[in-house]
Amino acid sequence: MDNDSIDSLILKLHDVDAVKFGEYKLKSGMMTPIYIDLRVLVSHPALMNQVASLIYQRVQEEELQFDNVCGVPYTALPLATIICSRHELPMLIRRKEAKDYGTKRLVEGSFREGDTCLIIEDTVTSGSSILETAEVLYKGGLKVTDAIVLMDREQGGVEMLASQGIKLHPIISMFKLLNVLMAAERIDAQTAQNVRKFILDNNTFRAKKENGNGVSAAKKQCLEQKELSYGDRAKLPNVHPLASKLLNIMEEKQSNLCVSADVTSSEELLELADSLGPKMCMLKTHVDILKDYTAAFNQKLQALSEKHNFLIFEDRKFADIGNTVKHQYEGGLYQISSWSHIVNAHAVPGPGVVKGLSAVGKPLGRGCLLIGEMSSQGSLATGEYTKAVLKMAEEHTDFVIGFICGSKISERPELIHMTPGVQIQAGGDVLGQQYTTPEDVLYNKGSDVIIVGRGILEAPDRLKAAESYRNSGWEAYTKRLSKIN
Ligand code: 5BU
Repeated sequence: MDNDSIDSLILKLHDVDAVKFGEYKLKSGMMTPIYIDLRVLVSHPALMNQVASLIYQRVQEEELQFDNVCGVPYTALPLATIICSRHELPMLIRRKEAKDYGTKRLVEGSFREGDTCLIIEDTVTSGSSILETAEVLYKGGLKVTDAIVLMDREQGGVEMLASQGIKLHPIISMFKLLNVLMAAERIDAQTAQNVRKFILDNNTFRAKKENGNGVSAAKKQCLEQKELSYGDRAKLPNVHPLASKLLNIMEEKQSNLCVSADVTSSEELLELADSLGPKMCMLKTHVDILKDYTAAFNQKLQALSEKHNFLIFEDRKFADIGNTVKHQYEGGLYQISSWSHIVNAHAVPGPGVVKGLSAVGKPLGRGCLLIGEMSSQGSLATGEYTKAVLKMAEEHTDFVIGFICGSKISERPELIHMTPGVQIQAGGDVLGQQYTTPEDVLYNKGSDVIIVGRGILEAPDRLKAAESYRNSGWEAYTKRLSKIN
């Protein structure tokens, strides 16, 4: 599904007041800073057709198999009608109440026992309306495996329905909607931030799971507007498993230090990984600067990453079209995807670069960092470019786990910020590298990980230097937590 058509749809929905910002009361009585009301769609036939086309396009992309289609009454009913009429698909209507005369059927239309019915819905918060409709269909002897929703408020509906065996396919997600409206200057950053916070704090599925167990530390801190620790972030419902793993390592080893192992001999690199392993959460490589790379080397490196519990990050900076980066990531001499947990990419080529890398890395459980800013003097990755990178990352959180940046650029706690250009003494080198201190990066700039190369490699005692970076990094982070909390 192409991004432009989704973006234009979001703007049109905003034009017709189907998306409103302010203070609104939900069915549950809860106050919300954003209200989605797709009932107005029926007054805008062109928009209605566009929505119906996008829903059907999604059905095809997902290659969904079904015998009947049912729209959740009432808003999704006309949408289902358009789709079924246009594509000659058999439709079913779910009655809200059984008639007290005649057939007493709750599902109108003809079907056979065991038929699969696809559900179409306009908006999902908790997923309960879809489940209610599915239950009526089950009673009629139908199966429900998939549902398509135009707008997912990202408050736990996907997870709740998954727990009931229904896969929900959202077309527009809340975070995407906010990004598009912000980029088009329809809302300001503060409004977007308030809504994001509301959504993260009000996850209906998480709340339900926590019922009876008390409120989790993560939820409690969210509600109290406190900054989350690495360990709490690792438990967030939307966190990528690899990001969760890294955050747990950081918490366990009390280290936000990534050592940049910029050496040219495999033996020296392995020696570094073994000796500094206990001090770091991650080891960063530039595998193409090794003069003696072999496949055996990366097997040894992987063994050390397991021995000392750190992740491997190949700083490859992919920057080509999707099809090329796919080959560069998977194949060639280095077969990076087979050993590196994390890679990074420039956003310059557009989302295709993420899609290409994701095609290889996602099935392997790998993750990617997008380069939002660079530490070098005169870098062009600033301002609007950085904002566009942020947007691209937030739209691909199934593979993108964070950023390379100078300071915190995303408010989403499940994304990790990593900063290179770090030394105990601020300054620079003759080729434009600019250094700032661990304290500045972690305490003032709000980043999560310090990436240190020559600060450690050129020290007379590398182990002592690594320990000193680990200490100052951890101190700055704990100071930040106590400042905010
Ligand atoms: P240094 O020795 O700490 O300056 O090494 C920094 C490392 O981080 C080095 O491997 C760079 O390639 C890498 N780096 C960087 O310095 N700045 C950036 O913006 C990015 C990567 Br992206």
